[in-house]
Amino acid sequence: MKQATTLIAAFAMLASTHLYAADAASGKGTVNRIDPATATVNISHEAIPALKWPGMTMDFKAADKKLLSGVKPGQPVTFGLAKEAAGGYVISHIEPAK
Ligand SMILES: [Cu+2]
Repeated sequence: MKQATTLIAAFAMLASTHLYAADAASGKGTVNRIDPATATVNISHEAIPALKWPGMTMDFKAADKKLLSGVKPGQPVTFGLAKEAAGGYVISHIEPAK
């Protein structure tokens, strides 16, 4: 049980930062559209230097559609991107920008 408690504490610490351990990059932008059926969110994002991406408007797939329930169109957000085995990037977390 001690091990489980330690693990939960470690996850709690990770969750308090915006860049999760498994994230390749984090970004900032504004949500344009959300499609829960396909777990897709369209975001106009600022440049993401870690990926050498300029600012642009694009669709992102979320790792889980539940991740998109906390944000809405028109909202400024911060998000994390995790690299998929196939080489693309998926939203690993997304939350309203503070
Ligand atoms: Cu982009």
